[in-house]
Amino acid sequence: MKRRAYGFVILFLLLILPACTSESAAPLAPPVEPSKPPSLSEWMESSATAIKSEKRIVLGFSQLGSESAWRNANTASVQEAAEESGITLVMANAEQSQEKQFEAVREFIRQRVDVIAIAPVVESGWESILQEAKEAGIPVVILDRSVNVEDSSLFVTTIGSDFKEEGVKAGKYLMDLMRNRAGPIRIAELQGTSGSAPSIRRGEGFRSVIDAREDMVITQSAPADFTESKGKEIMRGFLQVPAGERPQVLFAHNDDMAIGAIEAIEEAGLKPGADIEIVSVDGSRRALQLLADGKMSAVVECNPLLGPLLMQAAKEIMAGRTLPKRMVPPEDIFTQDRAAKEVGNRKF
Ligand code: GYE
Repeated sequence: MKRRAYGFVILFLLLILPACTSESAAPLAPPVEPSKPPSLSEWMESSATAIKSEKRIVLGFSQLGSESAWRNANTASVQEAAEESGITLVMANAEQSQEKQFEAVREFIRQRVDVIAIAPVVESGWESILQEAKEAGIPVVILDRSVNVEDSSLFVTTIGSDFKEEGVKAGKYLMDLMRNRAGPIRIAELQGTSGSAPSIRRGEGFRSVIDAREDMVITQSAPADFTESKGKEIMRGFLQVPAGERPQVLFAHNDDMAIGAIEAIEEAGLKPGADIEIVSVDGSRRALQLLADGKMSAVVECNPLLGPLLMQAAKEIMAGRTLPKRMVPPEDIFTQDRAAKEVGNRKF
């Protein structure tokens, strides 16, 4: 699976990007037949242009934090891809603080980097900092999570998953799993970071599907910040109810929270995957192992390996090409059988 997923990214780059960008490429000037050797000043001008175009691209990247296996894989993917593409990466970890992301962007502007990439911790509040980058003439790529701004000229493109679709996939899987089970079915939900695009959209997508069954109800829901420790703590709280009110299903917005919740469920003497069906999002190696062991029911894939797409985008931008406004990697869902086959190849 690892190779195949990587292959898809490369294929995506090779097939989609050139096709999407060639339209707006500047028309080539007609070839000039050199009838006489260039003058010294002509020669100096053309070699200066050549040197300039070979200058290494400097990319400033504001990463939002290191809360999960997904995030660490995303950071590593960006670092590796920068190295492979000969792009100079200046990266700052904002440790979940939007304020720190603003500071990082301002620092990138001061350093006059060529391109700025931001993985935004939350969806709102980005207008003025993006405006600052725009006024400085530095193009911005939004990576992974999206921003909610009215003026879409404030960024060049968004590279990242369709989070709503991920929630829809989780909901559909559950509807199918429960099709012969009588209600009421109580669902507990561990949300990610409040106000973050993946948490908002996964929640929306999930609800849009399960709402079709009136006897499937989200009885408990709270943010657990996408971390394992918070997932465990909140799940412990969810289990402090009489047995007849306990959830039969857990929808966790990421694997790390599901893993923490599994510990809490086992500590309470219950069987994850049997007493409580568990569906989460990401597809980390640890989660796929738990899925293969029967402790989870399904994991919706979310691809963190966005580094190659980001580097390609930076190069295209510097070459003056227009990019599609949104780039979404292809994703799937892991069931127990599939997880058992693919866990060994997992990249993160
Ligand atoms: O699902 C979660 C991480 O933004 C898609 O953030 C990302 C999410 C991912 O912390 O594990």
